[in-house]
This record gives sequence, C-alpha cells and structure tokens, in this order.
Amino acid sequence: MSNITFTMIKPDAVANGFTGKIIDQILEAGFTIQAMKYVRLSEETAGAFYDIHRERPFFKDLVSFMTSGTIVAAVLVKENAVSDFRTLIGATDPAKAEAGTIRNRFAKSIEANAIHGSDSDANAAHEASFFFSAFERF
Ligand code: 3AN
Repeated sequence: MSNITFTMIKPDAVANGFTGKIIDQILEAGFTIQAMKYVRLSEETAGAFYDIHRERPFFKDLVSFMTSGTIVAAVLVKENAVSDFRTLIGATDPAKAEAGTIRNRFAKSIEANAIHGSDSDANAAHEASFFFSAFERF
C-alpha cells in the first residue's frame, strides 16, 4: 500500500484563484504535505512529464496548456494515498466527476481539469522525484 502521491494544481485552477480552496480540501481529506512549490513548466519539462502521452492526439494541447501559467506541485502523504487521492479529485472529465470532488467543483474541461494525481505508486515516486530533490521533502 502506498503512502505518497504527487499532485499539480493546474494553470486554470491557479489562475482562477482556487489554490487555497483546493489545498484546504486536500488537508480536510486527511493528507499531509511533504513538499510544495510554485512552478512554471517549460515546454521541455512538461513534455518530459507527460512523455507517456506523447503519441496521443491531445499531447500538443496538453503541453501548451500546462505551460500557460503557474502551477503548484506537491507531494502528499496518507495511507493509500494514490487511490484515495484519485477518489478525491474525481474523473479526468469533470462532467463525469462525482459531486463534491475537486474536479467537479473547480474544473472546466477534460484538459483544464484543475488538478493532477498520480495513477500508481511507481508513478507517484517517479513524479515526486521529477519535481523535488530530497532536500525539499520534509
Ligand atoms: P488523469 O490526469 O485523470 O490521470 P490521464 O493521465 O489519462 O488523466 O491524462 C493526463 C492529462 O491529459 C489529463 N489530466 C488531461 O489534462 C489530459 N487529457 C487526458 N485525456 C484527454 C483528452 N481526451 N482530451 C484532452 N486532454 C486530455
């Protein structure tokens, strides 16, 4: 069972002023924050992060969206973190996300979907170390 997951509050949610509300909902759900920072992704960094989607039709738009503004990257700790966090954020498409989930409350579209959550323990570990050095994790 995992105890960490990696998240990004995406440019749409940061620009719309939802950062505080989203962090509050994450803490209320029992997660603690091991690391957190503002980041502005370059095309290269966003492309590397989403490398598994490189062949997908939405890849170019995804990179352009993720580099369009500041994001908040964070490593979160909780028992069963990956799965519980996916439940908390809701489906990729906010129109299909359950009521009360972060994407249901704050996302506008499948692309501008407010927040990222790792989809496996292996990816959580990889994504956390992609963004944070050991000195930035507490
Ligand atoms: P999730 O973030 O729910 O794990 P993934 O990993 O399948 O979803 O997709 C990564 C990101 O790519 C999504 N968060 C979303 O921003 C974007 N994305 C996924 N599917 C689509 C799609 N059909 N059209 C546009 N963007 C998409």
